[in-house]
Amino acid sequence: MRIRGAGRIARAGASALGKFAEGYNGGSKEDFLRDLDMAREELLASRPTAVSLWNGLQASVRGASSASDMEGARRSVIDNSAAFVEMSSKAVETIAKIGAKRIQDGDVVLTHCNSSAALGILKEAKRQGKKFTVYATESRPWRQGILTVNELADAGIDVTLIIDSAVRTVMKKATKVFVGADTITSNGALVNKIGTSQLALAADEARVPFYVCSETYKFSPMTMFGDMVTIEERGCEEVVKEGEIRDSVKIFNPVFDSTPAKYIDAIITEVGMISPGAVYDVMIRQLGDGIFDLRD
Ligand code: RI2
Repeated sequence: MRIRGAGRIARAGASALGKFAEGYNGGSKEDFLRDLDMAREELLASRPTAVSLWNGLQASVRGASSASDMEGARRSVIDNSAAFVEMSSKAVETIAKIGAKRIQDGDVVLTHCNSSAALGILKEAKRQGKKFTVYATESRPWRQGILTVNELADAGIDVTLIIDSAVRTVMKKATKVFVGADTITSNGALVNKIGTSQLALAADEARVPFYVCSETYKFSPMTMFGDMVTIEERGCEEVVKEGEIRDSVKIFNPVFDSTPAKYIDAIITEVGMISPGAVYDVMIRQLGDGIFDLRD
């Protein structure tokens, strides 16, 4: 949890594999590929929900097995990981430019948790001189909303912190919702920080447009093949302090939830603003480009 945000997690994972390859001084290509796979598995186990990590690692190891020798395989991982990090950072910038066009003077934006893709849009809109205000949820239990409000305040944006249960009340004032994504499935559903789906329901009820800000490497190719997204559950110490509740009380702490495609007005990606129904086609194109490679 020291690295937060699905995009940052993916970049950190890809960079870690790049550093692993840089520092590797083992023997044969086979040794390297075996150790690389172990490193990849260990990184993957750190956060099970965000597919961005899987895609970042996959992009880094792609093609390494077909290199002619250990040096070639090592070089390929170093280059691929650097290319992924660059592509990922550029994607966030492109999303900011596309999404900022959706912000108009007078908008009251509601956001949840801490998404660099969503905040990039708000900061770009501010840079362009647009006048709008933001409400940001606290996002229990980790309270990533504190990061969000400070980041927006530092950018000179008028921002108000609310507790998570104030979402439906505040939705009456909101004109748009912008949230990030940890994973998007082939049928256009959004997996994001717990509480996102209740934001979507409240937005639907109040007829407020609900925008998801997501790089395409948050699209999960595995869901195309029927796999379910694993929802990470975290420890009870994140929810209560020791001794605060009776020993017999259980704690359930899922940290992500799923929002069906029907509640999403558009997904703002680096390849454009798309409908949730277009996710499958974009994924097929990425697979064709070899960005998502299930074979390696
Ligand atoms: P960016 C965060 O969760 C939030 O759920 C956020 O919406 C999502 O990642 C995307 O963040 P976590 O992965 O990639 O930190 O837009 O648990 O920064």
